[in-house]
Amino acid sequence: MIIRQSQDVRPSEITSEGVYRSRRAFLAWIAGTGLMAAAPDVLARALASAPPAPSPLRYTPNPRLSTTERQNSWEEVTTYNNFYEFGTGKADPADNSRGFRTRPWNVAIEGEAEVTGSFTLEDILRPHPLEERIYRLRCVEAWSMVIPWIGFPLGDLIKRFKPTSRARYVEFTTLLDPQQMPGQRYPVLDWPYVEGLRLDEAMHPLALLAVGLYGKVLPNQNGAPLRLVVPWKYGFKSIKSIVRIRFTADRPRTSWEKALPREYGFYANVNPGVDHPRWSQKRERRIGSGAFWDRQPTQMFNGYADQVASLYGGLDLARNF
Ligand SMILES: Nc1nc2c(c(=O)[nH]1)N[C@H]1C(S)=C(S)[C@@H](COP(=O)(O)O)O[C@H]1N2
Ligand SMILES: [Mo]
Repeated sequence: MIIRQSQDVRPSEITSEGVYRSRRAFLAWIAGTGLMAAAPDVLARALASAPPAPSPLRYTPNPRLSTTERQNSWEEVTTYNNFYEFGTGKADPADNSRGFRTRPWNVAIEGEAEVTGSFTLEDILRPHPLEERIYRLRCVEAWSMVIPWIGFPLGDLIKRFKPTSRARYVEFTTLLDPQQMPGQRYPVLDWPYVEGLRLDEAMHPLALLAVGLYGKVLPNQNGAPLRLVVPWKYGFKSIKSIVRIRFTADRPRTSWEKALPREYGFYANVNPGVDHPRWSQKRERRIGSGAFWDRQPTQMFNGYADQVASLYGGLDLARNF
């Protein structure tokens, strides 16, 4: 570690370039408003706590669909991530996604639907009131977190595009951009990342499209600007940074299924009774609580069995894992 005198350090090195520029824009705006004279101490406080605060969102809490378990901290939720496009280490996504551009952003709606085409993110989001849902997220790697997501039901979005009677599945695709996503320069997965749900799973009221967490716009490492959260399934189904939604008659081939079909099935329902071929799924580690070796029992469908078990009547979940 090199320690330098503070005068050697340019402001653009201390804060990130974007933050530096937005602070300058903020100062210019303040100068133009006359706020400076009006409320000097308010201004001083605003500047002291200046960015990198992400933008707050407007939303209503949904206690009915929220767990009351202790929430993971902002720090835990935003520094311990899986987002292989930005590296395979848990700290990589936070480190490598800082400059990721999420505007402008378009989402293509394709396939078996009456309404298809390319939509701006604003078009996608406009009709949907946001709500907060505190969900458990159970990673296939046997750890879990509790996260206050901000989003809206995936089913409400799907209805707008009127899937045809041939549509039985929905496929989701992440942005492909190796320039911005350094992980895509390595053949870890068959990029871009693809996930899918049966249409009835996608229409289930628990399936959420998230645009934020902890009341703020989604940090890049958590899948900005738009990601899926399917709380009864292993985390890898909750695809990040979505650019395409396609309605299909046939079951989509997902990235993880293509890579390791014996280990990661299409359904990926959280199931303590079906072990991963290389480790047990009976217990899980809640990130940030207790000692490293502390484990708690994993619940069937991640605790959402009452709501979702009926989707799988007659399906052998040991075979359809
Ligand atoms: N595009 C994309 N989406 C992804 C992943 C990924 O590597 N790429 N990782 C998945 C996995 S394995 C998990 S556990 C969750 C983690 O979400 P979080 O980092 O917001 O907690 O994102 C999922 N979505
Ligand atoms: Mo995961």
